[in-house]
Amino acid sequence: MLSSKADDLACKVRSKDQRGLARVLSMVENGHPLAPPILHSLFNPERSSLTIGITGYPGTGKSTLTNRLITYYRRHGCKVGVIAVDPTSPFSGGALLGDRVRMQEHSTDPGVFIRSMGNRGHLGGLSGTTRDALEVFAAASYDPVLVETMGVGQAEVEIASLADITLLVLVPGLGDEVQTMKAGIMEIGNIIVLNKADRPGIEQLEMFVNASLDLIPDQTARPSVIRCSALSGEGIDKLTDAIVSCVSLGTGRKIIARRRTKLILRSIIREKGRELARKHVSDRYGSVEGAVESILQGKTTPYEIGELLSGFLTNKRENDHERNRD
Ligand SMILES: Nc1nc2c(ncn2[C@@H]2O[C@H](COP(=O)(O)OP(=O)(O)OP(=O)(O)O)[C@@H](O)[C@H]2O)c(=O)[nH]1
Ligand SMILES: [Mg+2]
Repeated sequence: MLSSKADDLACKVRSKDQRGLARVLSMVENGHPLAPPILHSLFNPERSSLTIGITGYPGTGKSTLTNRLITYYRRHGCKVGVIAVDPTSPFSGGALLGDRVRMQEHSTDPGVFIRSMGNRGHLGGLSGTTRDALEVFAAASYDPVLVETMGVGQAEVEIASLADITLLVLVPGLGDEVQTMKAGIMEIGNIIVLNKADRPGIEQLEMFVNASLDLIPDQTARPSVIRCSALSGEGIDKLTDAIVSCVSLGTGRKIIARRRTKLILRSIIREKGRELARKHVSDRYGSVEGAVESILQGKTTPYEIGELLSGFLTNKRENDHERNRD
């Protein structure tokens, strides 16, 4: 599967060449044809580097918090990768301006690699890109990788599901109901961070969050709630303790490696399945829209198209067998 160019780039990533790493990340992000063979070469089934997702509404202090976590992990001698995901931004490549300012103290540290992603442009979308970027970071020995996602929409939930541990960041004064009542939002986080604890309204927010968590049916999955101020640094030690115990409790390193492999395969099956099915429908009806027209004209139904797709996959399998026999 490997061309010499792909091999060369994979080697650069493995040998922690920062320019090579940046180049491969761009290729992954842009859906470059060499990206799959490079990822194939870099994939390590035993990889167990930690991914920490940091999600929450804009302005809740995610980057400031990320900055604190970078400092903590650097003090422990870890190389830290950071992916800042902004689904609303078409820009990618460097760090977002605000993040660059917030994480400035680390920007010249060779043990920290910060990367922004805002490109929805290719198949698999942002979560596919983030999934693959994480593999690249891991192959270059970054552990942990912190993934900051802005907002709490579908893209963020998907990206959060890539993380081994997710921090959901809430702040006082943003409207407690707005932040917590969105369906399923409380279940995203393994740890709920009540940031800006230096601000008024923090007690009220904590009471509200705890009351909402009381309603979760499975209390064994109840996330821990940590108050802190990313700005002053107060409570950050409690947060890092909670992260450490989260890893050792629920997600030992072996479990992480297995979970990661399963997650990647599942997401690739979904992505490729969708791609194949869409292509087949388009080949037959011109486009998915064309298929809708045919259905509306009474020529077919969605179920018949479903059967057609099953038939296509079965026939394809049989054809492949035939070909292998020849
Ligand atoms: N008072 C107070 N301000 C904070 C705290 N943490 C962050 N801030 C401030 O909140 C503002 C937003 O912080 P960011 O870290 O950029 O927040 P963010 O969630 O990354 O923002 P987006 O990436 O734009 O979604 C900045 O002005 C920070 O200085 C805190 O604990 N207390
Ligand atoms: Mg930010």
